[in-house]
Amino acid sequence: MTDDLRAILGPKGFTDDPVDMAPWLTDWRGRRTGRARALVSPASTQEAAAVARWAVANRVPIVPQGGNTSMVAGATPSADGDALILSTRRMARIRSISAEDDLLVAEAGVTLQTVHDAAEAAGRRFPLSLAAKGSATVGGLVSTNAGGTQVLRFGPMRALLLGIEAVLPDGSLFEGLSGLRKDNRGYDLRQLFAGAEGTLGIVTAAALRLVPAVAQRVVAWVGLPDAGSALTLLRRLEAATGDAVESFELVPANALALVLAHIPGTRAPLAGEHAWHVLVEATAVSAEPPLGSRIEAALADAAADGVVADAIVAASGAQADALWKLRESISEAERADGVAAKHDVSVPVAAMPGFIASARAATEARFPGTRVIAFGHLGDGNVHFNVRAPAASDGAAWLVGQGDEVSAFVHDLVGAAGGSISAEHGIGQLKLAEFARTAGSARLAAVRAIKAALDPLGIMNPGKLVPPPQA
Ligand code: FAD
Ligand code: 2HG
Ligand code: ZN
Repeated sequence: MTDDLRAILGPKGFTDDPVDMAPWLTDWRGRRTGRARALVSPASTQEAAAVARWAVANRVPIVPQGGNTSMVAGATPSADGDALILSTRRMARIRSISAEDDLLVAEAGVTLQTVHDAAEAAGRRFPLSLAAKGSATVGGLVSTNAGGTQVLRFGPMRALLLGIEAVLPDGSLFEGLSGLRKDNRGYDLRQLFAGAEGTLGIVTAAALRLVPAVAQRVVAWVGLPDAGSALTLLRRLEAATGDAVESFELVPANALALVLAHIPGTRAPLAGEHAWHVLVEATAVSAEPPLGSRIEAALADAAADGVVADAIVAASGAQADALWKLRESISEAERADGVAAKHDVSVPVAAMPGFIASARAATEARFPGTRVIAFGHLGDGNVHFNVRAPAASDGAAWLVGQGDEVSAFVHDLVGAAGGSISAEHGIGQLKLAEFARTAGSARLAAVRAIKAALDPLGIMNPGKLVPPPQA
């Protein structure tokens, strides 16, 4: 049955060889492995649309896949082997870039690192960043409404998305790449696709907003007595620098220890031990007035008041990069160390330090032997509240046996704090049951209605994001 597809896509665009497909059947965290009928890699929007039309005609599901860095197994097919994986790797062209319009149009398979490099070469900047930038693609970033480390100042992917081109589930093409700053023609399909996780169609290209290049960049690593002091420091730094602070990343001592233990070439940034750390980045687009001296003065004042225990300000680009490496290696170090029940939660920003303390104490008391590692985007009220398996346990067995109970416990605490069980990673497969349990009937009904309206045959990424109707 797939012979027609092979003919449409040619040998570079089609494989059903199990060896070729194997790397793309398991998610980054190793939590789910599926099977697929074939792996298709269209080289153009027209080929992607042809695949969609074939899928509709043959009632075959499509699982879009970019860099396969999803934290929620969103790009991994189910075990029934029915679906096609549609990889965007061959749609990797930057179609246009305009410094005057502050606009970059990229195909879905372009990596975030390539977008950064292209924007920089044009004297501009694309300000969204995350540790998986070498692999994560434009299509994946749009489809997860990715966050990352610069949301504090620039917002998530949604805020930087000026348009999309997408193949809808019936194979028709939505062309919305004009990059208009204002367009009020009713429902905003661009924003509907942001965070749709491949359930409403295939994003084939996106128009992205660029911002001015940076003239000054200050990176500091700060040791703190507690997470509450971190928030105090953030507000002081903002007061001292206007809106220059763009990253404010919380790192607990246990996360730093994992990085130092597992990531070659890393070393402790400060001499002493501190319960909490933050990585701060502030930037300015003009060379004057100097930013470094204002940050240093604010840090010195905070130290005099006991808010800050110790701090260093990077003296070179290489030192700044080394500090960022400590922060960006946490997921990899955690993965190397063993298994965790991961939670990507948000609560109101001011409530986060209290939430971390009380939720950690409650979780570790309720599940003896576990250790909570809570790190991430404190300035956005979002931390990754990861609960590590007890050291004495078989981690994988613990996760299978207890993981769901741990997650329900943590998510109930989040709900009680008025928060979200998915701040930036989406729902995918791994959060589907918890989304269905916690979302509330109005939200679920709306999600199901949108899905049914655009994809009545259920072709696009089944088993992700949209909870099945209750039996
Ligand atoms: P994939 O993993 O391939 O797919 C993700 C979802 O998008 C799936 O549902 C897939 O079906 C869908 N999709 C992919 N391409 C398309 C397309 N063209 N059309 C329609 N649907 C599509 N995320 C954050 O938000 N913030 C972080 O700080 C962050 N840090 C990370 C650090 C590490 C080390 C890793 C491994 C992941 C991190 N992530 C983070 C998660 C991940 O990188 C993002 O979700 C990213 O946006 C996924 O991009 P991708 O190309 O790998 O998408
Ligand atoms: C990050 O902020 C990512 O580093 C990954 O969102 C979080 O691994 C995680 O739990
Ligand atoms: Zn994150």
